[in-house]
Amino acid sequence: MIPVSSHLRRLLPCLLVLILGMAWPVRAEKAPGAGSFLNETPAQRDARMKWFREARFGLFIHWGLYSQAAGEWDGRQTSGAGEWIMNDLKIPDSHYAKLVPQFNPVKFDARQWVALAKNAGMKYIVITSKHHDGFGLYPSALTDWCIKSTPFQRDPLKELAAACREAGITLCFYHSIMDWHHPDYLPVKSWNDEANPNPDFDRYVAYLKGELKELLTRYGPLGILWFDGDWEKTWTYDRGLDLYKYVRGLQPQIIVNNRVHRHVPAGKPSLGDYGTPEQTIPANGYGPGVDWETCMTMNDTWGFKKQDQNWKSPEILIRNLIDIASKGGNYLLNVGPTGEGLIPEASVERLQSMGDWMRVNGEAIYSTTASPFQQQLPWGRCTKKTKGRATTLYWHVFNWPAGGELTVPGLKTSPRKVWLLSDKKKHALATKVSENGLSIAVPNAAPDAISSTIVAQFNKPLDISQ
Ligand code: JFZ
Repeated sequence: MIPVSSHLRRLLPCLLVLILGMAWPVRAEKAPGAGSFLNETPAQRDARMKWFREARFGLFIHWGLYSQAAGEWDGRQTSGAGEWIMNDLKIPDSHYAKLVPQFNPVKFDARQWVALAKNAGMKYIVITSKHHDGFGLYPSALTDWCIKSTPFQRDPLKELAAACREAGITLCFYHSIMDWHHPDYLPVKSWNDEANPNPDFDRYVAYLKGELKELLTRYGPLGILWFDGDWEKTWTYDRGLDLYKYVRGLQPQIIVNNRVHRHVPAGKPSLGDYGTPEQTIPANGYGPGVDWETCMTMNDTWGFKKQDQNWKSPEILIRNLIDIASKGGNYLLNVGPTGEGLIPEASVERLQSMGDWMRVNGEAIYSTTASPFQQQLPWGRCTKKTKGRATTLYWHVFNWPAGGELTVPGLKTSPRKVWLLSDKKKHALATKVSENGLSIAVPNAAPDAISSTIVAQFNKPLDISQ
């Protein structure tokens, strides 16, 4: 062998590493989210996001001192959300503290809450470890402003972690960056009569990180850190970036929502792993490769509010879940347990209805991706699964046709087989491709008054002209 080629042979691996080293970070930067900050490849990101994309449905729980207030203070009703009562009624910290000896949720049963979520078809739970009032729902070593100062000498997060592990549900924490109570938090709140005369925001951030370290090291591996309260001017992009890295550093596989910092300066990559539209479903989702989750209340409050009885119907909630899945997102649906530790009966009933529907139709929700149709179908929605060359479409029919025929506009591909998901025997439904699309012969009566699912299997690529 001549010396030059042996030189080349030794150089080649170095060259490869150099080229890859240049190419990988660039490709990773293009992936949505902040994965690239930890030199994550798109494949690694996909692996980390896998459970979230398959789950599609989770339970949000807003629970804290405000639940005990139940939307009322000294005979006054709050007009806003229950968990904002301290801000909205300008309750001084020293007064709000009277809730501490009252908070004794002896009826709390972690197994029951987790079973309720599981039977609804939910795959994860996000609970408030701390909301904006700064009060910790777990015994922290860093402050007395937490559950250890209440008569309730238990750790609900620990009990939930155990119940979730048993049931195979992924536990996640909502943790507020904004903290109305901490003496070093800035800007100081007008009602905080316990603020430090010389507040030091860095000291607050060190405390926040300390809390997160407790949460990330005590309660087993978590699914998501769901940040919130990132909108105040003290919470800069660099602080958000630093916090994102800190959390991923403690649990590399954890998913972090975009509320770790949303006001991204021009030219900087966005932070967090997924988008969090609140109380709304984006008209067309966010396109392929962008993960998101709509969080929503069942009435008009997150934290328990006795007066709020404005409940959404099971029909709306089930169709929301389908609508969201058809656009490639997750549904994080909220309950606000009482100060006694009970989930309101109206919420329980709705979750049970959703569970009834999911037991029949869950296959058409879990692990699906967005609809391949450009335009929304006139009678409902579509979700999709692909496996090699095979595609399965699930048509969610909200408005069942009269006259025994359903038309899928624009679809020119003949399916291998079509059947009703509720039909255990999978009797084939007759189909015909025509000018207008694919027509399917269906029974006269809708299998489900809220949404019936038709399954269609294809063994060739889809031709859709709409
Ligand atoms: C926040 C909280 O303030 C609220 O109490 C609740 O926890 C909710 C889930 O999140 O509220 C927000 C957050 C973001 C927006 C609006 C309300 N937003 O982006 O429009």
